[in-house]
Amino acid sequence: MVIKESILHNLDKLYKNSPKLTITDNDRFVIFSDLHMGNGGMNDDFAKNAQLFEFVLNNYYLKRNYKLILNGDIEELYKFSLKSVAKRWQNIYETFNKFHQHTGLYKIIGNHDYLLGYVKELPYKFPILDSLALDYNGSDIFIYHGHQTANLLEQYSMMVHYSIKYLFRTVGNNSVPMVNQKKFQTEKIAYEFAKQKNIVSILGHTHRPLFASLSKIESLRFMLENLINMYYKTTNGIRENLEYKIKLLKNELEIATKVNYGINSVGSIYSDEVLVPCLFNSGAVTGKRGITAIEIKNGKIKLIYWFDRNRSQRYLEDYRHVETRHIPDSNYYKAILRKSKLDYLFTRIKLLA
Ligand SMILES: [Mn+2]
Repeated sequence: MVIKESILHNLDKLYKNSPKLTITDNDRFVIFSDLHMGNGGMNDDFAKNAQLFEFVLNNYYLKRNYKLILNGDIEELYKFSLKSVAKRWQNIYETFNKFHQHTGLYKIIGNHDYLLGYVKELPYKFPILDSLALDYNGSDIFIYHGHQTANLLEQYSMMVHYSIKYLFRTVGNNSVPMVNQKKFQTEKIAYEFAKQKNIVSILGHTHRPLFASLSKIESLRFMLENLINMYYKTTNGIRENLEYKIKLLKNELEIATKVNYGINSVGSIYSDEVLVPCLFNSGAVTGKRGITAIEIKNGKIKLIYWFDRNRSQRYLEDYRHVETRHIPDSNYYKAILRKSKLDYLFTRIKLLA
């Protein structure tokens, strides 16, 4: 309990010291986290999505005047030197620079790039932030990586543990996934903090996307219940259409449950009866099949999935109920996994918390 109080206290300090931007419906933001950029070799988790990532930044977000928020673990400095990362991914840094010069770039620190705070000369001009707050009509969106949900001793041992593993080459091609219990801990404390403060928090760190405090499986269950409820209440021709949607959703839920069996067995992070939709997570850029991100635009927040049709067909074949957009002259697609109005979210948070 004492530890929990001290973590909440540290989060409060982080929140209060956050640089704050006042945003309007005219502002556009995209949030990516957990790139884990390496030296381009076998152990570089960023490499497989690098092309997609660069394309999406230059041909989609920059063109549409989005500001870019990089929410931690951008460079993988447990495994690689900053010099080798900067050398291999010069094109990515050039892209970051374009956002810095033309729209806006906010680079936030994580645990895997924590060493940036100790580097005398960075290979780029933009500052490194501990966190960021966006003020939307008097309500705050607090953006931080998420490793601050562990106490300092844990954060330290996380680093040492990882370095030793790498030193002895016991780390495979993919970065060590956080064990489910740890993800769970992170989400739980971040949820509690956001709820206490009546704010929205956006994290990275766990590589598990969250929208309005719900994981994929939880969201699917929720949507399925709603559709069944709608089906029950209608009698006319819509029923057939609803039945089709229910079938697709049920199929998606079954697949997701199989894939995420581990984390599912941990249970829900919310001991509360009432779920407060205050916690979001952008997921990761290092996804096996694609990249997840969070967009804020026109007073709405969305969970996005970017993918290459040559590597991932799911959203084109099985999950046709999900809205997808093809990006012209490319093999790339954007799927909108979840969306909500910010005003509606804050109303729910204030009423429920
Ligand atoms: Mn992290």
